[in-house]
Amino acid sequence: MGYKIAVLGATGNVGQEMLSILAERAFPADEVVALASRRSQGTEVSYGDRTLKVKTLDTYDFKGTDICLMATTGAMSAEWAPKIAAKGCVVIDNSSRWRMDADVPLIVPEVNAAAIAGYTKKNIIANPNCSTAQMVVALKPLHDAAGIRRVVVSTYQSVSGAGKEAMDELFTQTRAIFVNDALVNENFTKQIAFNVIPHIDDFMEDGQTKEEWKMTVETKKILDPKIKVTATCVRVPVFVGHSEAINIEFERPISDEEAREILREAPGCLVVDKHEDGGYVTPIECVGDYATYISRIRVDPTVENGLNIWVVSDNLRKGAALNAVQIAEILGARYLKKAA
Ligand code: 11C
Repeated sequence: MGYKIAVLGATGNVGQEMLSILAERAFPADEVVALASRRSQGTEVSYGDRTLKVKTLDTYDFKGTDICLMATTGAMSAEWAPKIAAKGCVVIDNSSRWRMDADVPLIVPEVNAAAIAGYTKKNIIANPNCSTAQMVVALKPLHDAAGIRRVVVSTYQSVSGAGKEAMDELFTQTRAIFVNDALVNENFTKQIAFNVIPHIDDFMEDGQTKEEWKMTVETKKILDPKIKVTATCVRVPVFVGHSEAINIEFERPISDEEAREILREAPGCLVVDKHEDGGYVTPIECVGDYATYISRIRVDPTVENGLNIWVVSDNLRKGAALNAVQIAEILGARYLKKAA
């Protein structure tokens, strides 16, 4: 017998990727249910070769559903995750609502899969922010090898992280510039086409943004509370794929060649690092892939034991939907043990 799994937020960017990845990886499901708010009633979504009619969240009974992958806002998750969990359905939540809750494990399977065991406290497991997920996949093997002391990261984040309407805005603004139309600016604080914006999520009292804060606190929770992280998060006019320039200071010496060898063997990582024109990965090349790509591995001679790396991944996949499905796979295989 397989699982009954629901995808809540099935019509959004991440929800649709969740359905694709469940089908691609042949998740052992007897039944897959696509759920969304009343607004999406009657919509159809793809699950592999099949088409699913979206059901309405308010009238769906979660009793008998084993796992719910949630791709909604934090406010929706605050209201619904506990109700769903109370029905005996394990929630794997992609919003920021539960990530820092001490009773909710925050999981990137390549880094801290064993922590999934803590799901029983609330029946909720949190998926990290996309920019954190790809960073910790790359940092974990390096931390094991040489002990990371401090990370300085600058992100180049695609508009898909802000949702479908944000993707449409990049498209319509780009078009408007070419045909000399008026620019409409609704999803970003400034023009995004042919521009970069150093602002993602809300501002906090100390001047950093919530996106930057999330990269710090989530890395500590997933990887090691001792690691210091400072981030600058920037939106760029790219549709899919987040990129990160990461400067790392280690406790112990590590050469660029050692780092390259370690990362070549590390789970989830794919090294593309040739010192020649085009010998590195850009976001457009990672769309639809599972890997976290690592390029431009080089020593930073301005600090003791310093390295620079360039990390690129599909933010809708490793940054969200793939990570959630990987968690569901482990949850099923090690804890729920239902599928044959
Ligand atoms: C972005 N990283 O690119 C954000 C999207 O906390 O899950 C995901 C926000 C989150 O805009």
